Amino acid sequence: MQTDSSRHDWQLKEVLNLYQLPFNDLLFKAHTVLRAHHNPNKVQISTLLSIKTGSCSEDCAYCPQSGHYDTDIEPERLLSLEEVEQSALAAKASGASRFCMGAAWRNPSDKHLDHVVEMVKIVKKIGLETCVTLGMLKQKQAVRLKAAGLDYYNHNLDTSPEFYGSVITTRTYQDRLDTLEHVRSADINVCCGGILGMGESRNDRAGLLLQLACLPQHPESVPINMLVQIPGTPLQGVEKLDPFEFIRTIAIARIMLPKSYVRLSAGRETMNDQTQALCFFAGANSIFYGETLLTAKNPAMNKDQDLLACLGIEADQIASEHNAAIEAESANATVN
Ligand code: SAM
Ligand code: DTB
Ligand code: SF4
Repeated sequence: MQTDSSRHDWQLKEVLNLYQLPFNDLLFKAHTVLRAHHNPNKVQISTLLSIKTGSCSEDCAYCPQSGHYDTDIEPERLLSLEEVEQSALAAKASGASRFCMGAAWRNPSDKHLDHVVEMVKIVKKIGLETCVTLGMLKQKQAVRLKAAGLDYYNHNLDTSPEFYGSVITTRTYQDRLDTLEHVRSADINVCCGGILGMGESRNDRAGLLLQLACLPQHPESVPINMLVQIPGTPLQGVEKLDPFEFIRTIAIARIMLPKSYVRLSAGRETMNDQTQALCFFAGANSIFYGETLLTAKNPAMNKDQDLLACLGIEADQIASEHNAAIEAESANATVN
């Protein structure tokens, strides 16, 4: 089913051809697409909170929270509603428009979901957009989250189907596609992306983008993470990805997913300002803001403020506020 004018029929060869364009040609193309669909001087800002940390039963080879590896993470119980409320208020005060709560679960139990539903209601009441990432989700659970007011569900494909088996063995690619389908059919916005720098080939990076762009409806939000190498995980010490290859991948994501918000996600802490600026030029228009991601470091808030100010980039308004402002403007114009 094709629901908009964007393409959903990309071929691997076409994507590889984009990778082979001269860097300036690729960035020009991507930046033109960015300008056609988005304000190039605005970024959407999300803040993360880990609501349940560590001891996860899955074996994702990149993850500090997997119980399979000996990392420095101290497992924590599910946070209380009060703790979530305090963090969400702080995120709102710092200028975030979306609050994303992550849990180190293979999937939520229905009892856990009761608690998350209450968290979503609290965050919504504060006036933030809500996002959760809880692992695999059943259709009925997605419907419950939607009824609570959930705006986005994050569930990543992580990499190409071909490379996937060397990163995760405890759940399949199809399991992930099924969860995405449950989220979509509950009418929740989809946040889905992946990780670069795990030792995958260019074909795998292209393969991930191909999967995202060939979904029946493009994800509204596409987080592109650069692997944060965590001591104790199998991917610690893997060869680092060339920043130009990372920027190219952001540019190609922008071209293939023209209307989506492409988020420059984990890994910014070790990226220099110039690399991030090129990512914004190439089409990234969203970031995670706040000193920690779920457990790993993110740039200090004042450092991000300085970078955005230096580039003349502003925080985007919440979509609903943005629409209300446009309505108010047109009402004014009618009165005058
Ligand atoms: N447990 C849930 C799941 O995996 O679906 C939700 C939380 S999980 C931490 C969310 C995403 O964070 C993963 O799919 C992965 O893409 C990203 N992630 C985890 N560890 C990472 C790392 N070390 N570097 C970059 N991204 C990472
Ligand atoms: C996503 O794609 N990246 C975020 C969010 N979705 C949940 C998480 C990054 C996690 C990095 C490792 C950590 O902080 O534990
Ligand atoms: Fe668990 Fe999610 Fe980490 Fe995988 S990425 S080990 S499912 S917390």
